Amino acid sequence: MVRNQLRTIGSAVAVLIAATALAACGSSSSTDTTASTAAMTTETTAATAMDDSSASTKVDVVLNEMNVMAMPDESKAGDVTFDVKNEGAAGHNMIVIKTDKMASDLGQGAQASEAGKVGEVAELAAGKSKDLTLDLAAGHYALICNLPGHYAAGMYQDFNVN
Ligand SMILES: [Cu+2]
Repeated sequence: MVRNQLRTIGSAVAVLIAATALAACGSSSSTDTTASTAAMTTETTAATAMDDSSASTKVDVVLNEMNVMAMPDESKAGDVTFDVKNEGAAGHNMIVIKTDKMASDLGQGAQASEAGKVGEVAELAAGKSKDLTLDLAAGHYALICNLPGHYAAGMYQDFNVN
């Protein structure tokens, strides 16, 4: 009698162990599914945010001797935030000009023409940075440093707004 009960208990334990192993497999694979679903949801949310035309587009602009480098060099129309950083050893500024001319074709002489200027970051000391947010219409723009001699030395960059 006691022996039969023990055998029954033994079988029940074996069934429990098997069931636990199955449950572990089941819960492990369902966790994976949940994680990948969450990752996909996050990506979808990010893509939706980028498509939101009211969101500001961020553009990194590096100034140095003697370059203006915008990354990326284009954006969608609307609010564009230029995160301008002077990585050079001298002071530099950044003038945003709406123009059909190429950035390299804004005039000779010590300084370029600023006709069509829509915004600027005043002279930044070496190592300093500043944000400039502008509501830009579609078109072609030039980003230049117009401190005397700097434009002629190559401090200009074409920028397109689509
Ligand atoms: Cu400069």
